[in-house]
Amino acid sequence: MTTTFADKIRMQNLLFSELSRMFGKEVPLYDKSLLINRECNQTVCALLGRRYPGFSLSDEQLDKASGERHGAIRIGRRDEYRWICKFFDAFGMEPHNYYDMTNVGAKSQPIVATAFRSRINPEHRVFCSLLMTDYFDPQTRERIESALANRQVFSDRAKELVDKNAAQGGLSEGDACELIREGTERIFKWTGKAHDYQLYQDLSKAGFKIAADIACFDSHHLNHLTPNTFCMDLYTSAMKFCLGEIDQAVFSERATDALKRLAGFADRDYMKLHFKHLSREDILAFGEGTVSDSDIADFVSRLTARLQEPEYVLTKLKHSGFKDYTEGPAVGVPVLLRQDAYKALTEPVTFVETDGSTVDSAHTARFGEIEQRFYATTPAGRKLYDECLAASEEIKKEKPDLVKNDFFAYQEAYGKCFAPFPKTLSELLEQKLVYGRYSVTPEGRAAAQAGNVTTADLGELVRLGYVYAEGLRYEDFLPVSAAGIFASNLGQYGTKSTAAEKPVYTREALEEILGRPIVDSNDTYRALEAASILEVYRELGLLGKVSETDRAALEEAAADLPAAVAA
Ligand code: OOG
Ligand code: NI
Repeated sequence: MTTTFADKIRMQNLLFSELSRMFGKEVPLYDKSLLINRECNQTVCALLGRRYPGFSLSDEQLDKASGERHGAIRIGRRDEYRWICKFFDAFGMEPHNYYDMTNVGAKSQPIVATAFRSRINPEHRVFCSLLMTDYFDPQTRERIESALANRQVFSDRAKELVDKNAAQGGLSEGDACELIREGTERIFKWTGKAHDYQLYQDLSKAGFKIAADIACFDSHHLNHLTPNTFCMDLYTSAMKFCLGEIDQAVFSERATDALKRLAGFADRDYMKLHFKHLSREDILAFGEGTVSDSDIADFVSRLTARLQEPEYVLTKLKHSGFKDYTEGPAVGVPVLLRQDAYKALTEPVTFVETDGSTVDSAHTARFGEIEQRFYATTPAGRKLYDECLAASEEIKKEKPDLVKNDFFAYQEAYGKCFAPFPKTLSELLEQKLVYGRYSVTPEGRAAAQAGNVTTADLGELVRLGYVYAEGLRYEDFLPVSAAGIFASNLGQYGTKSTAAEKPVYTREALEEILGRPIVDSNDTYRALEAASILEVYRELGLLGKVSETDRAALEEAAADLPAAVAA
């Protein structure tokens, strides 16, 4: 039989563009934020075109580069959690990493989670929380479980399609499109309807708004869908300006600062990281230009004029303001993620009770995040990051108002906490703080043929121009950021278990619920790096020069990549 399965990655891209359309209809501010991000990204591209003559992005390329998303859903029942796992499998997305949010100190929440994404070159990811009902006292647990017992988030047809994918290993284009519609019209849709107002109020009052957000609704409504930006600080100042939180003079000052910094640190590695469609050859072919102060003034005034057009005046839309702090590393430290958000909106909800009576109320959970993705850290890089982050918590504690009173002073103080971090990809790789992917250059190939490659030292091979090093982009979540996001958007800092004894949650237990193992993304980053190094050695004829132990270690790391995905 010839298989006519639709390509899972193409269907995944379609799923996320349809989810984005759905979310835009549900939340007008989300759609506006996408347009503002587009304006900012166009400004960034104009600046980069000046810095690197020859670089430009067509509207089509800009839209493609702007299509990446991450989102989050919160789930109530174990069987629902397994259905979601099977749903994402139909789009080539596997569970990555285990997040025990019951165990993150003061910001703990009654959930454990994993995130679904493709293993290799992922564009989209979804953080999926599962409410742990045994975190609660028996009475509350019983009330939550019975509120959840009868809902049917997946229609029979959706279950049929998901089972078909599991049985066949894929879906036809028609089936996949139908499953996408099940997603946007039911599974992930916000309906504005809820049930059990008494339970909602009791859980909220007891500090368990997250449980209310899960138990009293009938779908796994997306609570945010986050696009990428090319320049976090430009976007956040643009949003604050459009929302009426800062005036034009302040916007102008911040946008100028953001673009000046960008012009400084946007080296050719930044270009590779942010514009995946560009090859090394494309990037090398760009000229070397300069961005003057008057260029920047010009970019800022043009952007300001655009943002003052009526469609970007957001002061009339109901909103709850923008977060004060950007999460993640300081500007110019290209590791992990930088994230920020407009705060969760207060939206009308109608509670429909079993006797048919209704209560009109409001719910605050859905927010508008933005992110910029940088390089994936090794365990050593992550440790250094955690240390820098801990130091930065101190300034927030000592001077909580600094960010509001003197943004630039705050930014400088925050930057100092991250001073130990190198700022360039070559230093980050050299110090083994981030993962890389290596490939032989035409010069390297020629040198190998001429018998001129004598060293197996990777750093040296890169310096000689024989090997090209690229940083691997971080494609996962950060528990500390996620905890901060829960805390800021649910309007409550954290929770404590009300069970007689707080249960212990394990990755194995979640794997059992999922019915499959959870991928450890560090294994994948490590494997991609190791496989690329082995290939470089092989191509340059250097395998004989590598010690037995080094080679065995590389082979062992590379083996974490299943053959099917390594190809
Ligand atoms: C989970 C939020 C986690 C992030 O970016 O860390 C997340 C949630 O709010 O349900 O999206
Ligand atoms: Ni998020």
